[in-house]
Amino acid sequence: MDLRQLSTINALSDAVTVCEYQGVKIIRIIHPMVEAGISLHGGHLLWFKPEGEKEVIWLSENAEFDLKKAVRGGIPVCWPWFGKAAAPSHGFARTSEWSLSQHRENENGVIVSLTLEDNQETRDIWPHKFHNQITFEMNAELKVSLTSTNTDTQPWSYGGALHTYFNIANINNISITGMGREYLDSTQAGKECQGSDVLTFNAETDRVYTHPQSMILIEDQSNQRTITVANDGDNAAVIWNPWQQLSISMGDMANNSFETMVCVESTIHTPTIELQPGQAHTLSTRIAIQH
Ligand code: TA6
Repeated sequence: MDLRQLSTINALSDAVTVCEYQGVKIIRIIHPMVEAGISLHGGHLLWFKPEGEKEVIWLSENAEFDLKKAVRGGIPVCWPWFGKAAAPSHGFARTSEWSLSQHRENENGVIVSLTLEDNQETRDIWPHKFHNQITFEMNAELKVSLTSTNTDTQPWSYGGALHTYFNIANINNISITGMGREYLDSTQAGKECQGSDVLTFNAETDRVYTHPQSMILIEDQSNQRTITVANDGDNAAVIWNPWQQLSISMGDMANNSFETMVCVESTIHTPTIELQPGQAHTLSTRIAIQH
């Protein structure tokens, strides 16, 4: 994505501007502590770069900005289900148009909130009333909180994920800890498996870790940094790298770009969360860098 191609629509404050890129509205944050971009299409964070750091979030160089699709990379919001539990895969929130509801800033950073409510299109797919608010707190760290409220008269259940793509120097030279040992292997039809405490990569990896610790660490030796991921409101951590063959089959990924990404996702898998009318639940992820 060439940021020079963003055209400015409206400056909302010193740090927050509404821009457009290939027909998609993007909230651009340029602040002394952090630069970031959030697409209203999907309520999707696209980039996040704290001052003095390399880009933390991976965005595909072949990402397509098509209002019918989810952008490849960033933090897609999978909701109200994870994966192929129903159609469309990973739910409709990542392809819906969200609204900017709030932005605040001070010398420490910027907070942006977006909302998505049910409409005819969402009720045709999933017949429930809801209010979703996603809040991005951006400074040296990034906290993303997705609060889902049942605004219907009947209970409903949901799952999903903050499907974060992390930017790493080389998949062959990272290790992940804190995800636990028990996982369902999506490359083997969800087979229950036991792994070890340290995860390294040498093939396609698509796992639902069912007992993650409160903090997952991505040690990126080549970048000489560790990315810490603290999830809350989740019941699983999905870890994904498509490796080469699958990358080649995806039109919105360059053939070798699997080398510089790994997904660590704050996930509601099974059981899903049931909300009574008026009840709310928050799924979050807090991302920080250690040297
Ligand atoms: O979170 C892992 C996963 O569910 C994988 O199975 C893989 O398909 C990936 O998400 C991406 O899904 P997408 O629908 O965005 O192509």
